[in-house]
Amino acid sequence: MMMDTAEKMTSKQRCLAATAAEDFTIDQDWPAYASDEHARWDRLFAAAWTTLQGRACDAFLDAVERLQLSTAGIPDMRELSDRLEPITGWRVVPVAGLVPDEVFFEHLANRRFPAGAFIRSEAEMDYLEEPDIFHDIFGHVPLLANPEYAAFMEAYGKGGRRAMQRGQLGNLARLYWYTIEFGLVREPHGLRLFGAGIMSSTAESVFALEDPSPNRVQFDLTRVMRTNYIIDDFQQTYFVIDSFEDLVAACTEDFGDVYDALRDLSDIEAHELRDGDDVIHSGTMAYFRAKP
Ligand code: HBI
Ligand code: FE
Repeated sequence: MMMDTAEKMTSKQRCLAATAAEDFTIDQDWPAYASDEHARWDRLFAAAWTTLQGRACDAFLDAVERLQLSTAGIPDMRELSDRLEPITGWRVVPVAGLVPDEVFFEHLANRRFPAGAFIRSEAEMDYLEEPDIFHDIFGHVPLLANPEYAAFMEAYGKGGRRAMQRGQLGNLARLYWYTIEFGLVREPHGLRLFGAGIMSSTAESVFALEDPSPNRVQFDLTRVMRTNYIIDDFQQTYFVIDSFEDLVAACTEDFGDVYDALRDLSDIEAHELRDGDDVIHSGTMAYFRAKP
């Protein structure tokens, strides 16, 4: 009786019912994923993998293979961590969903990436509000095998505490948004994707690189920290870094001075271009204008 009920629960329901530790981690309970949930991962992976050839940055594509992410079902986070840890010291830990900011930062500062353990439902294949295991593992984890990216994520966790103390978490969250989630990087053959929010959406993978609608602007720390973003649609502006060393440089800069300066600077709207921007593509905004 009990077993029957347990077997019929979705991974989302199991996450919600799980008892979390003090650091909000739960048991991934890998054997409990249903076969249709593994099949859903496989479909998401296959579609993304095809779309990302020639679009994702080389470091991402290489790391997917090195970490053995594939269409062999939902990964076991412990096994994945055992492959990742020897490379950069990072591990992936299961959580039920979004965790409080300070908990999130504490994990990152210690090279642990908290990943949602549930997989999206069929109704949410193209868009979901909370990060699921496909977004968190496929989108975020491969680049944690890159030493510069790995260092940036740790620094972001450490910087998070300081930003909270200063009441400027909003500024730091924009840096995360426009790099870790929606960043582009310049490679010898053209612009490529590295943001996890883009990687886990096949539609945005094409839009971010090829659509004339959004702006594409060279990354600048202060500019990014001033810029609002939209959370429920494609981005209106994408920022482009030259390399992951750019990110490391951005986080070793004295954020204190940047934060002080930001207090006197107005916010920039998501679609806006400003004098001084190093504009790579001035967006037509056609996609956003056509919205009802
Ligand atoms: N929790 N699981 C999870 N994943 C996130 O990406 C996340 C979070 N909590 C807070 C958070 N992100 C952001 O609000 C901070 O980066 C600012
Ligand atoms: Fe994310």
